[in-house]
Amino acid sequence: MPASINDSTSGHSNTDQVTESELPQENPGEKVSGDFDGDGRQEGAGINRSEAKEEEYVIHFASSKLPQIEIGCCGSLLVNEGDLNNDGGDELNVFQSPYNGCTNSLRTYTYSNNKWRALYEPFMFSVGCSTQISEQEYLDWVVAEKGEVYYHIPDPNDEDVLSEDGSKIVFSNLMKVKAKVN
Ligand SMILES: [Ca+2]
Ligand SMILES: [Ca+2]
Repeated sequence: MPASINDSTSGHSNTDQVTESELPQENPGEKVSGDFDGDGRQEGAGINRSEAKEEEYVIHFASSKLPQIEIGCCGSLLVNEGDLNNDGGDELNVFQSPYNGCTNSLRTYTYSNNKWRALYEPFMFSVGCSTQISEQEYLDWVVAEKGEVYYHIPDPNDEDVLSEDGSKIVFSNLMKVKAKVN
């Protein structure tokens, strides 16, 4: 089954925890693993319901060293991006579709000084409603090249961002933007 952020995460419960011994193999997915703190050991990451806020979600980590990340409302897809900024730890992308699956948001988290922060300003984009994005496209959405980080975003004036029937994106027609890394 192709990865999709339109898949609801409502099936998640607090019993669906990633554990120290479990290293999820999928990427992208609702559970991924990576060495997010750069200590040389992999941590599992998964999406759970928030205990503090109803109808909201958190990303929970198998390592108790890593604080959870509140991600708000809705269906999410996690991508281990590898080490984008060369600080030794993997970055974590969170794709969400907060408005009925018609708009997507992307946040890229990096872990440093014992906390999570956005690697660059999070942003939203729209590629239409229920448009299919493949696993490879999610993996390619953010890339590091020659010490710079780039992300992809649709040009709202480009009519060729979607396939003819509108069911898929044409990844090569997305704009590639250099991220202003913090
Ligand atoms: Ca680690
Ligand atoms: Ca990093």
